[in-house]
Amino acid sequence: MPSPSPWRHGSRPPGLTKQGGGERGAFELPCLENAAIVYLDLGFLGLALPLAGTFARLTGLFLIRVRFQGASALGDLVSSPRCPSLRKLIVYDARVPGNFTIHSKSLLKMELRQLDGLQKFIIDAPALKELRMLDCFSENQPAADISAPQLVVLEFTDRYDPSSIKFSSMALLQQLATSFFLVYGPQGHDNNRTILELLARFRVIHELTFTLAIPPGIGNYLYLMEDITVLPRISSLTLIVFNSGHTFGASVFHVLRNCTGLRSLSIRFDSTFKTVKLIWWPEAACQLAT
Ligand SMILES: *[C@@H]1O[C@H](CO)[C@@H](O)[C@H](O)[C@H]1NC(C)=O
Ligand SMILES: CC(=O)N[C@H]1CO[C@H](CO)[C@@H](O)[C@@H]1O
Ligand SMILES: CC(=O)N[C@H]1CO[C@H](CO)[C@@H](O)[C@@H]1O
Repeated sequence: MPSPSPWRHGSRPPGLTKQGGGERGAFELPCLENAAIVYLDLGFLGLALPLAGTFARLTGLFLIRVRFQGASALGDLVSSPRCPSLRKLIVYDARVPGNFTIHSKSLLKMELRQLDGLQKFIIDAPALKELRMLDCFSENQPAADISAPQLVVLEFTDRYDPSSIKFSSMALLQQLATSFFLVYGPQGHDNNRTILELLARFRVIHELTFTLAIPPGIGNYLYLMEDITVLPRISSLTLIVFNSGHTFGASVFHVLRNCTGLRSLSIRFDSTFKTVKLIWWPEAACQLAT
């Protein structure tokens, strides 16, 4: 999808690319049989994973700014045979080329943000409660096969195409956050459609985080809000509005009119498009009201 450029600014310092720097070598992770938590921020250095051994007690694995040779080695490592106790897995800002396949009976929470090279994400996690996938398919068409029947929280900001993104039933889902909905856009831009298709999967959920983006130059763009005719039945809404000076009242009221039964509302305005990705980071997600 040709994304509107203001939304593709990353937070990576200039000069540091995930692809480059191969000559800088790799950090070799030893097999840590007794470690409970491993946190690695490698500044885009490579990470070589141990080929054998079990991380028997590992409950939390945090991998930030790392480069892997292939996603399959990471998938093998974090799956139940080698990480039988893993409950929380976080991978931010990493190069993970190929297909990332996880089979985990223990995982409860997983966050993937800003990955490069990922082709397909396949997860079979019967206990998973929380899944956040943000900008995980920067190079390839998003493809995923997600089986997580106990999922309660889903945040998904990549392009949702039901023919390539397969979710198992998520009957217990309570909280959903999607990518931004473009209030004004060029004819034929399908961003709004993919978001509406994701929302349409859910008839009733407790809490929705919905983002409206009003681009800086609306020129000949069409007003796209009319495409929203129905939202899931929700009791709590967090509405984030990215705007740089245009009127927004009609678009906000359009959303609110479609939320009958709201018990709690939180609205946040932001005029800085460059930080649009950062707002998803929990520490920055301050809310004005409830
Ligand atoms: C990933 O899986 C797809 C099929 O789902 C396959 O076409 C592709 O070759 C795989 N990529 C790798 C690197 O194994
Ligand atoms: C301008 C544009 O792309 N509009 C699309 C937004 O999504 C709706 C709902 O699927 C489509 O019907 C529109 O064509
Ligand atoms: C289900 C529902 O209330 N849909 C409404 C959403 O908002 C538009 C615009 O105000 C209405 O036309 C729909 O009826």
